This record gives sequence, C-alpha cells and structure tokens, in this order.
Amino acid sequence: MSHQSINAERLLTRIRELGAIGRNDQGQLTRLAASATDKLGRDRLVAWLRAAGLEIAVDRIGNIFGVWQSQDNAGQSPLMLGSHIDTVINAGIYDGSYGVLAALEVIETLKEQGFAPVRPIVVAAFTNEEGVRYAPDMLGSLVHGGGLAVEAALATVGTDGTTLGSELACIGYAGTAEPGFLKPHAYVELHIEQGPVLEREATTIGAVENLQGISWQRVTIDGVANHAGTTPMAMRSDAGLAAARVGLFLREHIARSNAPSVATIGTMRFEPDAINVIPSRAVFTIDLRDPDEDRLRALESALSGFLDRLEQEEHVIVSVERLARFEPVSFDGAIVAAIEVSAKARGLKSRRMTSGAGHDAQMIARIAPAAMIFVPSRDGISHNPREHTDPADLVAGANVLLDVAVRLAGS
Ligand code: HGY
Ligand code: MN
Ligand code: MN
Ligand code: MN
Repeated sequence: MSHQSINAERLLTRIRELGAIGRNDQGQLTRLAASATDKLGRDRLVAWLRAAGLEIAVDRIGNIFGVWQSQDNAGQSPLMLGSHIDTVINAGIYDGSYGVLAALEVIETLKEQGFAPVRPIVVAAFTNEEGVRYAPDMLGSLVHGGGLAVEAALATVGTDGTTLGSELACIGYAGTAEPGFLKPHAYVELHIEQGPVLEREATTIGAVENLQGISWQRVTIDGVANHAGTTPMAMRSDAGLAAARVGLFLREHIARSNAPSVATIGTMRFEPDAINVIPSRAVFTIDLRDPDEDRLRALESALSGFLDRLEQEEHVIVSVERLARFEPVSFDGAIVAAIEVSAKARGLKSRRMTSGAGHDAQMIARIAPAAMIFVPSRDGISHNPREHTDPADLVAGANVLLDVAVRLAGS
C-alpha cells in the first residue's frame, strides 16, 4: 500500500484555478453543461491532462478522458477515476471538479513515483452531471454506462430550448469516440459529501457503499386566469395555489411517513406571472429521493394520487412529464473495503455511508465495480458558493484515492 502523498499544493492550486473559471460580474460560478463557461473549464482541464502526458479522448456525448497507458498495459481494461466539472448555478468550487482534479493528481504522483500500473489509468470528466440545463442529470456517464443511446442524449432539449448535441458542437466537444469505448476494470469517484454526516461525526473519509434512488418530474398545472380582485376564492381555478399545495403535501406526507425520503421543488414559474392575475398556469419540477426503491415508488404513487385529487378540488388540469428516474445503487464491497483499509493505514477516521446526491459512479456501476470516497462538507452545504472542505481533508481524500488506485491498478 503506497503511503506516498499526492502533491497537495498542485491539487489545491488547480482546484482554486478551475474554481475561478466561469464566474459572472457578480463573481458567481456557473458552468452549465455545454455552455461557453463549460468550454473554458474543459479547455483548462484538457491542457492539464495534455501537460501530464496523457492521451486525450472525447466521445460523442462530450465525455473527456485522459488516458495513462504504457506498451505493457495497453489493451488491459483501465482503472477509471472520474467525476464532472460542470456545475449548478452559483455553485461552489469543489462539487465534481475536486474528484476530476484529484484523479489527475493521483496519476501525476504515480508517474513521478515511477509506478508501473498493470492496467491503464484513466481520468474521466463526464458531461452534464448536474442536469440543470439538460435532464436527466448524470447524462454523460449514463450514456457511457449504456443506460441511454447517444443519439437520444444528443437530441435532449435544454431548459433554454437548445439541444445538447448542437451545443457540444458549438463548444468543440462533440467528440468522435463511441460512448462506452473505455470499459473500466473498476471505477472510483472522490467527491465532497455535500451533506452534514462526516462533519457532525468528525470523520474524514466516507466509504460510500450505496446511493439513493432519484425521481425527477416536471408538472404543469393549468387553471384559469382571472381578476385577483373580483374573483371569489371559491370560484377560482388557481394554478399557483394548486402548485403551492403540492409542496405542502410532499412535506407533510414525508413527515408522516417517518422515512428518510426527501422532496424538492427547485424550479417554478407562473403564467401570465402578473401581480393581479390569478395564475392560469404553473410549471414546476419535483425531485424525490429515497435509498429504498419500494419507498421511492410508494412516494411517487402517493404524489400521483394527490395530483389526481388536486384536479378535482382545485378545478385544474395537471400533466406530468418524467425527467429522470434512477434506482438506488449498491457499490462494490471490495473497493469500499479498500477505502477503509487506506483510511486506517493513514490514521484517518472513516465510516460507511449512503450518498444522498446523485453521482456519475451510479451510472458506471452498471458496467463495472464502482465505489466512492467522500470528504466532509463544512456545515453540510453544497450547490451553494459557501460550499467548502478543509484543505487537509481534500488532501486526505486524494491520498486515499491514490492508495485505492495502487491497489486496483497495481495487481
Ligand atoms: O442532483 C444531484 O444529486 C447531482 O448533483 N446531479
Ligand atoms: Mn457532483
Ligand atoms: Mn452537484
Ligand atoms: Mn452529483
């Protein structure tokens, strides 16, 4: 087990540098998939991969791979270390980027140490992990894992009416490699926890053994526009009020169920969106998650039943579009154990855990043994510019990734 350390300064500097790319005049960081700022981040990453002497490959859905292979190990199935560098809106600098840059750092450290892996080691940066502009999320890794045909993915229409394929071509990342051309021997993803558990338990390393199921829907409620002043409450078909009831239903239903499910209405717009007009239409998204597939299905069906009742009670018409649906995933026990062995050898406290967030690892787990390493998020905050992880924890996570890579590529 290598007890060398990665080059902390190089990793931390790159995280800061990439974190500076894609900021607007207010200093907010946003690199939505296949956008102009995503291109700037991709270009910087490719420059680092090239400078490290890796072979670059970009596949048709824009996934970027940096391949370290030798005469001796070329042709062996690679160890893949990856994550994503696209972000949400007004993001932090660690979500995704940390894992990609730590993967590059591990390769550079192993090269500098003269390590000769028995298999190629690949850094992967997957397209559209966040799913903010194009749904579903984890789209690039979903295609890589064979969960969606690349043509369908390229035809995905974004919230701004663009198609992913045309935007990837615009930014010069509509690659030629066939998706899935690199079938990994194993996949390991290092990521910030984005939740409160590790910090609360003063634990540095999360050995992630599973990941919860995700259900994304877009709901359109159609009512009748009317005068806000003259229309009695009992005579309204108020799409806005009906939409508000959905959020309350989900919170109360989950509270009653005592389950660890979570529900989020992250986007909502009204038409005609005027202060004195009863909304004729409400369009909003619902993100449901639960570690247990049966409970997630039960939550979806409870919601569907409520929407049926809502139509009657509020005299509105409800239509639902499914945007994403991923079942819970269990990761590879041997890799999880290797994470724990490394943490112990380095004197780092670790604990097994479930991921609340979706990750590319859940898509690659369809085609290869996979697992994740988490490090603590301060105050459990993420998808927020206040996202932060202590440098010592960032370095510790990368060193555990280094050890796991040696174990998976060394024999
Ligand atoms: O939504 C998620 O959990 C992921 O960050 N896309
Ligand atoms: Mn992420
Ligand atoms: Mn994220
Ligand atoms: Mn994620």
